[in-house]
Amino acid sequence: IKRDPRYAQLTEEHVKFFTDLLGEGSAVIDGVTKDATDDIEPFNGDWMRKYKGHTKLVLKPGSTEEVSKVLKYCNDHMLAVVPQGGNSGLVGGSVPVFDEIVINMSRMNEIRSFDEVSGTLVVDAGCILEVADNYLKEKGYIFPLDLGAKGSCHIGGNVATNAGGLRLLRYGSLHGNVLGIEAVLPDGTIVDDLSKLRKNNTGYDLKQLFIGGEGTIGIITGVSILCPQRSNAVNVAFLGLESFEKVQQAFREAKGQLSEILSAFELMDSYSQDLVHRVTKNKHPLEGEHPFYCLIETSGSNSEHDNEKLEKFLEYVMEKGIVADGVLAQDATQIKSLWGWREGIPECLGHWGGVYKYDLSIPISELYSLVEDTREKITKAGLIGDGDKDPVVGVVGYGHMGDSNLHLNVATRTFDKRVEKELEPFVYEWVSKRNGSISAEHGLGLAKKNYIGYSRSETMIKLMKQIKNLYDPNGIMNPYKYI
Ligand code: FAD
Ligand code: 2HG
Ligand code: ZN
Repeated sequence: IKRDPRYAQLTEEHVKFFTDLLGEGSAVIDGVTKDATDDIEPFNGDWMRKYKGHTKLVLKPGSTEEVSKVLKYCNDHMLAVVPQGGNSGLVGGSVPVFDEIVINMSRMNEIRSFDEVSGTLVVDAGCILEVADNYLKEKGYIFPLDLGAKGSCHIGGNVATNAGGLRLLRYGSLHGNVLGIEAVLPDGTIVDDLSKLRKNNTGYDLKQLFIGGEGTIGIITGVSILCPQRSNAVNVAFLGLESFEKVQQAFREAKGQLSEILSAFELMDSYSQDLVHRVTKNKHPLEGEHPFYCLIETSGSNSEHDNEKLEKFLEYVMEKGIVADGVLAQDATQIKSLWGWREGIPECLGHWGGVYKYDLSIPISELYSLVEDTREKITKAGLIGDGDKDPVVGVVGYGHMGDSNLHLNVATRTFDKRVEKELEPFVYEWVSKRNGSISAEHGLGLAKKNYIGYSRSETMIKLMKQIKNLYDPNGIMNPYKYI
């Protein structure tokens, strides 16, 4: 892709406007004026080290009004922008492609209010997920979303990507939990839809467009969200299984026997566990190797009762030969360490170099076949091995089994066009043939912009473009990405 000449080049005059408006410490400038400030590179690169932009200006507004003034100026002067939260996104959506101005939300990080009776939390978009969850913990509540990047991702970023995470199975998607949104449109209009109502059937639910909108129609500045009661009894079981058929049986049993206390059902294959082990050197919780592992979490109100249920479940599935081996966490430290074998996968896979990531919804019976087919394809192409010349270290599958969401990851020593050619469009075609989705939770961003047609019809893409044009007629919001 080429830089779109419709967008203006940044000048000293623009920079002066912004720094006068936002004040000291709220801009990172590089190469436009003489006074280059901090290191701008962290804002130009993504978490995977796969995408790299060339912004010369990062703005950190401190209020909704400031976001409004910044966007209005950008819109009037045809300056393209990229909204940026914790920059933990996995599809290249949060970094510029060329010289777009980064609008980083980290200074808007306050908790605005919390209602202890209803569980309604209102936060600034730049509030870090873990900070909000720790705050809620003290009140006996839990944030309805949890994911491995919780220490750095923003709630605004979570909403903008409609992140799914580890407990969607229990608490549902942000499309249901988010009660209200405050956002700024490119022309500076503040959309105050920060409702705290659970029910509100008065016309189109416009906030839904911002949820998963990936920063293409406006900037989210505030979020109101319904938080569930925190369960005081949390238990975790870690299972080893001999086939994907048995994983499915175990899932059915877990739903049946653990029903209302089931809060996560995660899948990991042996390849993913092997690579985690090679990085952490930690001792795996189960002896011997099993092709599949599952992590089951329960959250309920009665520790004894929940323990008994989980123990009975484990006894049953082992007796029936569904599960080959299993352990139950004995305390909070063990719970954390068992979760580490699942949550730690993305970080460990990055150890060798680049990872090709695919985040897919697939009908559950065929969920793992994609990993096998992909491994076979990469093997046939002679691209996998232990030698320095073999680009691929491993083809692994893991993910949110409870939501039919597979993460297919191909860990490489370095991003390599030969590997990419084997994977794309193969993976997308494979998924499309089975009426799956090419993005279950990470979004499209830059990574999948050319592939939206594998999951959406022409009619739907046309409607999306019309909405984009309505909200952002000048096209300044996160250009070159999926829309
Ligand atoms: P960023 O990465 O900064 O931005 C993501 C997108 O949102 C960009 O397009 C950006 O322009 C836009 N955006 C950000 N803030 C705003 C705003 N205020 N207004 C408008 N647009 C905005 N995702 C899952 O769904 N489930 C997981 O389990 C999961 N686990 C992860 C584990 C790890 C270790 C990592 C690194 C990532 C994981 N992710 C997961 C990816 C996930 O998308 C992000 O972690 C998170 O939701 C993005 O939040 P962020 O603040 O980092 O947003
Ligand atoms: C997870 O579930 C995240 O761990 C990241 O969604 C998945 O890195 C990935 O592909
Ligand atoms: Zn995930």
